[in-house]
Amino acid sequence: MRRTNASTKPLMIFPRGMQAEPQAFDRVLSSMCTEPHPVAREAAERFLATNPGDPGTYPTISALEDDAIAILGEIAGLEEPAGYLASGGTEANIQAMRIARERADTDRPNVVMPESGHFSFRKAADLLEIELRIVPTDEDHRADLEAVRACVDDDTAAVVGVAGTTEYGRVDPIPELAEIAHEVGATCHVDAAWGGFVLPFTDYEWNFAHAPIDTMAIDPHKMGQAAVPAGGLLVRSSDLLDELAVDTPYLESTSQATLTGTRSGAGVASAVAAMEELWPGGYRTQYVRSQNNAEWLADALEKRGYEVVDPTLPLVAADVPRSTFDALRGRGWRISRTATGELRVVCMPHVTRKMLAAFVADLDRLEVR
Ligand code: 0PR
Repeated sequence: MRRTNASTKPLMIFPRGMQAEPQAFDRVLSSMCTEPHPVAREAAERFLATNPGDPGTYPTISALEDDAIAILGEIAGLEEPAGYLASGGTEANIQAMRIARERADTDRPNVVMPESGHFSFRKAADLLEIELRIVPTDEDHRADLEAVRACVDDDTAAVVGVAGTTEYGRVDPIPELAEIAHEVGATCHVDAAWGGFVLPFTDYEWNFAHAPIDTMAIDPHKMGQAAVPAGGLLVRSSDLLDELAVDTPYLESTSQATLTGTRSGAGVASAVAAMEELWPGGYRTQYVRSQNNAEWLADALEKRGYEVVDPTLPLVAADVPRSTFDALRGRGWRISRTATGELRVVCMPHVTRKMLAAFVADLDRLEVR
């Protein structure tokens, strides 16, 4: 029995050698994070006690952050890289909406976003007192351009496009969304938090080189194989970042654009290490492997009679009954569901063909009963 009396032996709550998850990643099919690349893990440990929020005191990690933005800029087709490493896609999205609000010439700003947008924009709208206008997606789960066009007006501060949606891995028509945004003087923000490290190897037009977009979320701690927390906010020009800057009177640096104050140098260092190691060849190989896995799984599910949403990026959604879903979870599979109830499998780097084969074998066992 556990002892709860504080006067007796203290309760051990963090045994040495305890693993974050008992089964590591071998049954995780729901996560958009993955096992950090070994070089990223090592870099994170080395920079654990640094704070890029205070560049005067920690100049090395601050310089590494510049390197991170330079590589992220290259990945995202940004000519003069500007931005910073955020805690994740949520922070990057909130900050992009803040930039848009600051630039908008209105007291009643609104943001127009397809229904496939991540829930972090709801947080942004709440915090920033922006009206969030959610428009439908088309039959392919992409932003419906006519609906977006009908929704923008002179109070629109930003139009959001998603490049790699959370539920179906879809890429919105970004150049068209940017055009609509600029017609009403709004910024165009692209949420490539998940898709940013696979899209460079596809034909999609998603980045700064393809369209006159203004801001982007692109997270090294998702497909970039960096350690958490490492999100990315990129802006077309540094004056956009100035919208976020506040004075920092008692630091050596004079202003700060980040939402958080003290930040993890571990995330920044691991992002640089992963990107230097993997961009572009390693990420390309990973994309091909993940995409093949997604197509293999989609095929396997289709053959078993399930309705599958075509995986245009390495993410598979399929209409699997609730009872089957629950039984698979009961067997230890970490899977999740879309808002409309489809099984969702994200083919992250830790997801191997062997894992997927074991998953399908479990599915077959369940079907026999
Ligand atoms: N934008 C998109 C397109 C996303 O998919 C996500 C996260 C975010 C922004 C927000 O990013 P952060 O969570 O880094 O702030 N999408 C996943 C989700 O919310 C995140 C996730 C990650 C889920 C790991 C599960 C998990 O184990 O569903």
